[in-house]
This record gives sequence, structure tokens and C-alpha cells, in this order.
Amino acid sequence: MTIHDCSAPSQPLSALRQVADQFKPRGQVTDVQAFGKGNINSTFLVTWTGPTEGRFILQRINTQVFQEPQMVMENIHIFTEHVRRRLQQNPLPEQRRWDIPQVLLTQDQQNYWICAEGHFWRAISYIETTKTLDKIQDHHHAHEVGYALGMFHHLISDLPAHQLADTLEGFHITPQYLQHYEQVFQTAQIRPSPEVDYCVRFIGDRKASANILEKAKAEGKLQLRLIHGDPKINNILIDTQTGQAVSVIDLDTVKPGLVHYDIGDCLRSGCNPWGEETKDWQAVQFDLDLCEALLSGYLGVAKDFLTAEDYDYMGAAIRLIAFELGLRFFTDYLAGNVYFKVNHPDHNLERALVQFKLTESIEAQSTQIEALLRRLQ
Ligand code: GN1
Ligand code: MG
Repeated sequence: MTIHDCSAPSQPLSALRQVADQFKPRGQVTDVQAFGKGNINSTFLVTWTGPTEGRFILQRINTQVFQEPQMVMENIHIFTEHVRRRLQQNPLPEQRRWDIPQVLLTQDQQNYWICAEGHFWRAISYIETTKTLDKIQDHHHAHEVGYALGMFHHLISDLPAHQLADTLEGFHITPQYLQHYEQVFQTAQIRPSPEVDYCVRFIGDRKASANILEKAKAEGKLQLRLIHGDPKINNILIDTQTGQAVSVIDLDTVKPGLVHYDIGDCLRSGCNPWGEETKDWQAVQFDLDLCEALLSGYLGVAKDFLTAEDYDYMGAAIRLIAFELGLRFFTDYLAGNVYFKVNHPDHNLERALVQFKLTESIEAQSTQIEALLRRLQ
């Protein structure tokens, strides 16, 4: 029996069990299933029984992307310890649940394990009675997604940015993605099509405004803070009973950055009811009502640490991060799908079209978005 792992040759179940065993000294691993929809790492849900029973998440880190995985684990450790302490000192109101994913240790008390093939594995607690959704459901869901990002930022707002390492240089630096695109474009073997033409023109028309956040950072208008890096909706855990957000998972890109990257990423994901994997890219639109619900959830917890200049660049961030993800997908399509996992050769092209269509819709509604931001400020 094998489990299919689309990024690499199949892993036999027995091999996965052996890896899982490293993180579960007591009890016996009874099941390992491929889990989630990550585009980078390979994720499994492990079930074990013993005197008690339980589940945990096992992940093989993509070390092509995260070239210093130990540093990623160190960042996660500093982050989780800080948040645990902060919540102990300032507990949330009783009706609100907030969970922090816990890194599990091996029998040798290490927070990772390298198998005989040289793969880097780590394990994280599975937060029970929660679910994740790949598409935004309704206003309440959008509000909770916003609340979760706000709570996440709030809980680390007093942890200085330099205390975490930059584990993925260039991440969310749009001008660098643009430079990479231009390099790839020169040597790519392009199969011409109306969709490819649309993408090339779309990028060409927006080159000049791609450095807006980096420029503001260089001019000292925006400050480096700690960010999540990847707060798309399926990284927000929702309590199955209350429908409230209770955690933000996938902590690999917790590192210094601009909160604007997170705000942009969360909104491009949370205000697109078609989801980022739709084939119906021409229908995709940015939903302004969901944007209002998400932003009011976010600002309800995040207001305290945001400056007037932070607000000035929020509209730009919403536009830019959707565009940036489209650019990253399209570049990867041209490069032969070397970064994001794909199910078929045009998958990254389809994903790029979704993000570009979303960007177009954001641009068309920019006056309303700016007015909304002024109203909520
Ligand atoms: C990747 O691995 P996953 O699915 O959490 C990517 C994000 C993208 C996202 C799009 C390290 O995240 O930046 O927004 O795909 N992560 C990395 O779905 O590049
Ligand atoms: Mg991720």
C-alpha cells in the first residue's frame, strides 16, 4: 500500500509509519493519511493508539524552498513560546478559544528528524474539533478569518522583528518576483495562447507600481514587524461547534515582514468566493461585502498597533499581493512548475489567471475599498 505524494516518488506506508514513530515514543502508530492541500510541503495526519489515543500532523519540509529548515523550527519555537506566555499573562475573554500549534519532539528531544533518505521531517499537534475551508463561506466566516489574523498579529506585536530569522529571503518582495519573471521569460519555451498573452500584458501594465510597499519600507513609512506570511483562509482553523476562528496554522513563514503582506494575502484569499483553485477564472471577482466583514474582524483586534501610515498603504497591499501571487504562479508555469506542486502542466497558468482576474476586480473597486478603509479606521 502506498500513499501518493505529488511532489516526490510515493512513500510506502511502512516508511511513513517509521517516520511517525520517531515523534511518538509511547503508543503505536495505526494510520498515516495524506492531509491538506499545501502547495509546498508534504503533510500527513497520523493516528496513534496506546494507553490513550490521538492524532498529530507529520510534515516533510520542502528543503528546496526552505533551505534552512532548522532555522524555520527555531522561529516557530520562539513564536509559540512567546504567544503561550502572553496568553498566560493576559488571558482572552472566557468565551474565546485560542490554540497554538505545538511542535512535537523526537525521542532524542529534537524538533525535527532527518530520515535515511535525507528528508527533513517534523511533527505538530493536531488541533481537534476544528476544520479549515478552502473557500470563504459567508460574512461570519470572513469576519472570523479577519479576527484570526488580527489576533495573530496582536499576540506577536510586542515581539521585536529581529528576534526571528529571515528564513525565506525575498518572500513577498514583489520587485524581486518581477525580476525573476523577466529572467525566466527570456529563456522560457512559451506555448502561445490567448491566456498567456493576457498574463504577459497584465504583468507588463503593472510593472511600474510593483515596488510601492518596498519603497514605503525603504523610506521608513512602513516598519518591519513579525508576520505570518501565508494567512490564506485554509490556514485559519474554525471551531466546528461555534464557527469561531481558534488558531492560525502553517507557521513556516513566521518571520520579519510588513503586516501589509499578510493583510493583502488574507484579503485576496478571503474575498474571493470562487477560491484560488477555480477553473472558472473569468467569473472571479473581489467581494466588497466580504472585504468589509474581514477587515472589521481584523481591525477589531489590530487597531492598537496600526499607525496612520499603515492605513495609507492597505489599499495598495490588497491590490499588490493578489497581483504578486498571480505573477509567482505565472512565472512558475513558464519555468516548468518547479516551485508550486501541480496536478497538471497548466495548473499554475490557471491559478495565475484567477489571481489576475481578482486583481482586476480589486482595481475596478479601488475607490470603494479606499472609502471602506477610511470608514473603518
Ligand atoms: C504556498 O504551501 P502553502 O500552500 O501553504 C506559498 C504561499 C502562497 C500559497 C498559495 C512558502 O503556501 O506564499 O500564497 O502557496 N508558500 C510559500 O496557495 O511560497
Ligand atoms: Mg504555507
